[in-house]
Amino acid sequence: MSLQNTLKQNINKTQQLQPILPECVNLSTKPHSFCPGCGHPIVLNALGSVIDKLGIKNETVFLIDIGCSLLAWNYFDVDTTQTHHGRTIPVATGFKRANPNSIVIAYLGDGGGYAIGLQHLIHATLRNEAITTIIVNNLNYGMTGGQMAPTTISDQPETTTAPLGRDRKYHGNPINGPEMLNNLGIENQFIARSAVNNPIQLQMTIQRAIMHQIDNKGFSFVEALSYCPTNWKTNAQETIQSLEKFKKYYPNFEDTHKIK
Ligand SMILES: Cc1ncc(C[n+]2csc(CCOP(=O)(O)OP(=O)(O)O)c2C)c(N)n1
Ligand code: SF4
Repeated sequence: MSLQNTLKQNINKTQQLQPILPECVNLSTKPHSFCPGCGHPIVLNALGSVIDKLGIKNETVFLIDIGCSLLAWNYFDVDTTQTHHGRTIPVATGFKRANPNSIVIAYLGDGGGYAIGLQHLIHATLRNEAITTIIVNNLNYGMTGGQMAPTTISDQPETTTAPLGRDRKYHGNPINGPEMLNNLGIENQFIARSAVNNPIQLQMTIQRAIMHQIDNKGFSFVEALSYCPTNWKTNAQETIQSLEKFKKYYPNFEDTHKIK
């Protein structure tokens, strides 16, 4: 076979290997800028599939935080705004209140949602704001190099600010976000946790959360337990095994409060 034919064949094969991405994804900005093996693109593709399926691309407003979530600023071909660290939920709240017919999605890391922005998360839950919040829980501050986050657990490998891992005596206990919000007991909310190692289930969970908003039922929340091989310092196999281990601390969770 001539070299030209071999090249043609290889190009065809590469084209066949292109992942099938949701239609609302902005292909001109791909490949994306997340690290290889990162869980963010799995969450984003699950969200994109839901946007496609529900046909809400034109109504969707996507709000991203500081942290690795900001690498999603050009991921979709939907209206997107980037906010200060931890301030995505109040910006989303303001946008939804001013534009009640829009579908507003706040997308942030566990540092943004459970540390610097925790007050906003709790108060948005208490006020039952009709937005959907997705927190990507990778158990550390990803973008800044893997510092300890509120979600870092005791038998996790070292973080840069806690080289021996979380010592509960000094650092306190890790946070279980969905369980905590659920315990606030506010009526008519959708609160869930899913994980990137089950993308179909994650997609269905995100879909139920967004349907909750579309049906004007109030606050909806999904924590997506996610991979961060760069800061976990794990190879592909170890990354998958680590997430399985972390699921013991952060199990799948779903609850919908009924109208009382
Ligand atoms: C007010 C403020 N404080 C601190 C920072 C520095 N900073 C940038 S990203 C980041 C950590 C982000 O971690 P997380 O929210 O968990 O998101 P991830 O990168 O893991 O997705 C920090 C502390 C900042 N940009 N602004
Ligand atoms: S640092 Fe972690 S969360 Fe951030 S892009 Fe890399 S793998 Fe993903």
